[in-house]
Amino acid sequence: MIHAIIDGIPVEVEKGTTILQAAEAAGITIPTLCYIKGLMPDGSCRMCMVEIENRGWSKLDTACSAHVSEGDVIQTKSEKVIASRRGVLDLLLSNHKTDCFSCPSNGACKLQDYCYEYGVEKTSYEGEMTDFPIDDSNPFFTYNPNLCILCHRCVNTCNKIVGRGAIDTAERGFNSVISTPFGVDLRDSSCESCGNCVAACPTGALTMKRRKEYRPWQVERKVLTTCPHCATGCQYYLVVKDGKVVDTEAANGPSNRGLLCVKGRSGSFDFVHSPERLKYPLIKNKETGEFERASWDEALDLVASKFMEIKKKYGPDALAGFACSRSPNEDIYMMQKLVRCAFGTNNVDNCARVCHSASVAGLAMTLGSGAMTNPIADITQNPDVIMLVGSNPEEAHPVVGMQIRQAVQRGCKIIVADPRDIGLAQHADIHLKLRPGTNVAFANGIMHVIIEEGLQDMKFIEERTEGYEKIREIVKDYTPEKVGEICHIDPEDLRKAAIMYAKADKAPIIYCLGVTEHSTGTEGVMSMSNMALLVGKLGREGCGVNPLRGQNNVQGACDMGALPGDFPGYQKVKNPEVIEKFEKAWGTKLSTEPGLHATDVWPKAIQGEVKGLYIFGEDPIVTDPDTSHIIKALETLDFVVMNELFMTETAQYADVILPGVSYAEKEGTFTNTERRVQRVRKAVTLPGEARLDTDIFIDIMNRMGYPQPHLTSAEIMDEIASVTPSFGGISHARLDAGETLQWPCPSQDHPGTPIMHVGRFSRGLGWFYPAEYVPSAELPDEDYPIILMTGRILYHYTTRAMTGKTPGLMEIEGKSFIEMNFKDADALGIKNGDKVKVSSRRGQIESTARVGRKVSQGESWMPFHFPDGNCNWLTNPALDKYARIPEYKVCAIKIEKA
Ligand SMILES: Nc1nc2c(c(=O)[nH]1)N[C@H]1C(S)=C(S)[C@@H](COP(=O)(O)OP(=O)(O)OC[C@H]3O[C@@H](n4cnc5c(=O)[nH]c(N)nc54)[C@H](O)[C@@H]3O)O[C@H]1N2
Ligand SMILES: Nc1nc2c(c(=O)[nH]1)N[C@H]1C(S)=C(S)[C@@H](COP(=O)(O)OP(=O)(O)OC[C@H]3O[C@@H](n4cnc5c(=O)[nH]c(N)nc54)[C@H](O)[C@@H]3O)O[C@H]1N2
Ligand code: SF4
Ligand code: SF4
Ligand code: SF4
Ligand SMILES: [Mo]
Repeated sequence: MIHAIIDGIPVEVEKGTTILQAAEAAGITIPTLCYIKGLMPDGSCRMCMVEIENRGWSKLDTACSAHVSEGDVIQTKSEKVIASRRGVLDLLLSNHKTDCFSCPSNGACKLQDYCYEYGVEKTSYEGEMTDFPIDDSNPFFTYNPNLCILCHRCVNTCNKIVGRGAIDTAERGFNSVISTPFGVDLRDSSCESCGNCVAACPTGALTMKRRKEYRPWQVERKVLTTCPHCATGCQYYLVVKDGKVVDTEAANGPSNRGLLCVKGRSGSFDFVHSPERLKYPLIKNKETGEFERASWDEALDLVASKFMEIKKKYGPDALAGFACSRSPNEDIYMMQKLVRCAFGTNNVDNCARVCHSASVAGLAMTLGSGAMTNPIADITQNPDVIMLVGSNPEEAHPVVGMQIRQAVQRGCKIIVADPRDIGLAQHADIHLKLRPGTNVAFANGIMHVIIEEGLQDMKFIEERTEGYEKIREIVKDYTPEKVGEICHIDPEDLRKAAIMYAKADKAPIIYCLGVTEHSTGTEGVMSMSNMALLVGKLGREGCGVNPLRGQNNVQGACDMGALPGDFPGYQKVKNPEVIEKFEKAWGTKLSTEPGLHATDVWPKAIQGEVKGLYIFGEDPIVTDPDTSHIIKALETLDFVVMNELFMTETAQYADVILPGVSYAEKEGTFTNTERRVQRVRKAVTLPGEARLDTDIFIDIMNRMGYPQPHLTSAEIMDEIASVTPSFGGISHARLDAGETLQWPCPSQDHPGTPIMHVGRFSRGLGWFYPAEYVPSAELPDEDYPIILMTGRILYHYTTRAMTGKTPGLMEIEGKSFIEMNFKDADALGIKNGDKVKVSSRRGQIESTARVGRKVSQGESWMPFHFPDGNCNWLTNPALDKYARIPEYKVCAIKIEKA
């Protein structure tokens, strides 16, 4: 330890501590402009100068970079220091306009604050200021070089924290500016509009355009909440002015560490106040086919009586309900309770069915729990090797992607197994550009090499697993050469990848829908756990098998029992003790038959076995495979009810639409991908006559004869805790007190569980599933010669119900497209940007060709966000045998010039 005196206060710090850190620990604030916590000091602004009295002569030094030495006597506010800071500010103003009144950062500018504090009103330097052109090309923010003090915070943020490297300093001495490489406009650069640089800028040089709409002193409140898009679970404040959300501000949450992506920062509140929001109940007039405004009593009476009628006439199993993974745990719990207690069936499911149901089923079989094994921090902070399979986190979980880019900058190696040149493939040490649908062969090949090289962990295998002998026999056949042929990859790359993964100490597998959305999705998932079991990379830090869950609360939707075979907390419908427990807790007889999977409800509806459907916040016409069969099913159903925010494509087929409320208008919790339960808080009031989704469910339950008292969100969480052992210790009160809890959290004094399967798997022993490679259900042939994969892009979220309401996002990406290989395009006479006709055995659409090398020859890729040419008219509804997940990632198509 080292001892020093700062402003007369004695401090004791570890060797290597900077003066800035030591002062902070002693409660002394030193002004800074360029400093970013956690990064190497830039030292460019010189605002943090302090005086060190004892070093032979009285010396000024920058507190951000100078280390404390034994016996230092430091002054942070001496006359000399103050004079130096005044000098710094004077110099900064020499090239900075001071028309603060017209600046959007007025009142939120560090330079302005410091000038006021140090009494610097104008510069003493003479001469003309250069007038630089303003870059206004980005839809969300502006760069005004005339207000730039060249502190580099933006550049350091973009390069070292966001890991994007979209901007740099164009050094031209006094004329230096922040610029994109080659000086192109921000709009045309590699900038992904995340705005983290803007948040870092201490002046008005980088400002969000929406800051013109409000002044800091007009803000009524800032409400800490959780992003409603992906399952990263970023924390931020909703900034409220005049009862409206006008902005967001990143918070330092456990998974986002102060970062946000473009959707969280700029795409998470326009939809809340959209004029397109549904504001009152609607009932379809059977004669005209038009929706008519109804009172809540009319609508709820109709819903309850129609569902009762179907239940009486055809039995409870003729009813089904889908829960909304975008909504809080408390809402989802009530929805599944409605289906089980008032409908009397287990026909309840959520969008995990079309997403990660293969993870839920597969990992439950092999490890005993279908959730991500390790926390985000753990798999991004200091792993040695990341094995990334069928996951595109830079676009789908961008704040995780940013942290992976940081890890790669710090020297972490990365293996990417993905059929496309995704962004991270460019940083990859090995990119296995495998043929879609061949994950099982790839994993078996990896295991073949590991065993051949003797790199398996025999101690772990013997102590903690079963089924090793069988998998060893199976993978004998999967030589790198054979796998190379199946997967269209170089056998040498496969060998290198296997050895790199096996030899690394900390090596998480991170995977996503490239693994699950196949007719062999569950086997793909179990192949991921096979690889980890073989090398003992489970149950410890920096390892594990990590499915990045999709929707903000899809982990929660599964946890809350919106699954046909599971009550809350994965307590099995098939277990008589569980039934007895819930019958007692809920005071009613319950069905003992596992219900229908969501993807099986559609064919059953067409066959007439399911008659009534309650859809809470899903849009299956847009998102389920083979759109025509979904439309047919919706048309065949007797009665369809929806809770929705918007008049979606599916809503138009409903008989009754009940206006629900968005995450910004209610209390609750979301559970992110790392099993972390986080609060959602009400920032603004409900629109029109909209009612809380939980109140709607409760009213219907009562009207259907199941007595359910009205409860607040916090009270519902208490009920969840009382029936769900893994949530036993979770309450709003604990979360509001600042704790962050990852389930399992069985009791009030339990701190939660960051890493699963430590010492013992949830199922006891880890099981090697004997997986053989089976080709996809529909392979290319003469008529349909090209494989189509589908997925998502950074700027939009699923159906765009929410992100489509943000004009800036629509400006950046607003239209359907199809990625093609240049050789296929050449052969078909198609050029980049051409309109094309795309067809499969199930439908035909038009789109625009994006020609290049991103996908391999014979393969193509489309997003499913855009209504002009939605790929789900083409996709194959073939289902996986365990999880009933559809094969979105492989179908056969034909592309023609339109
Ligand atoms: N911007 C944005 N983010 C989102 C969403 C969104 O709509 N927009 N949706 C959220 C949801 S619901 C989810 S579930 C997640 C999904 O997140 P991801 O699964 O990461 O996203 P996808 O684009 O569906 O697919 C991931 C990758 O799988 C690859 N792939 C396709 N076929 C195969 C294959 O056979 N094998 C392998 N190894 N790879 C393959 C694709 O090339 C793609 O890069 O994203 C969430 N985040
Ligand atoms: N081709 C292809 N298709 C796919 C995929 C793919 O990779 N390829 N991915 C699939 C995946 S992974 C998923 S998860 C699905 C997603 O499919 P969906 O779940 O159908 O898509 P979302 O857009 O998330 O639908 C959510 C709806 O809920 C509403 N909503 C949001 N919050 C609330 C609330 O609090 N209350 C109420 N009442 N309503 C609310 C929104 O307005 C929106 O219309 O799409 C699947 N479809
Ligand atoms: S918005 Fe994001 S990607 Fe663009 S320059 Fe700023 S930090 Fe970099
Ligand atoms: S734009 Fe802002 S953060 Fe970037 S160098 Fe200029 S003043 Fe600093
Ligand atoms: S990474 Fe996901 S949770 Fe975070 S801000 Fe972006 S969309 Fe929201
Ligand atoms: Mo998803």
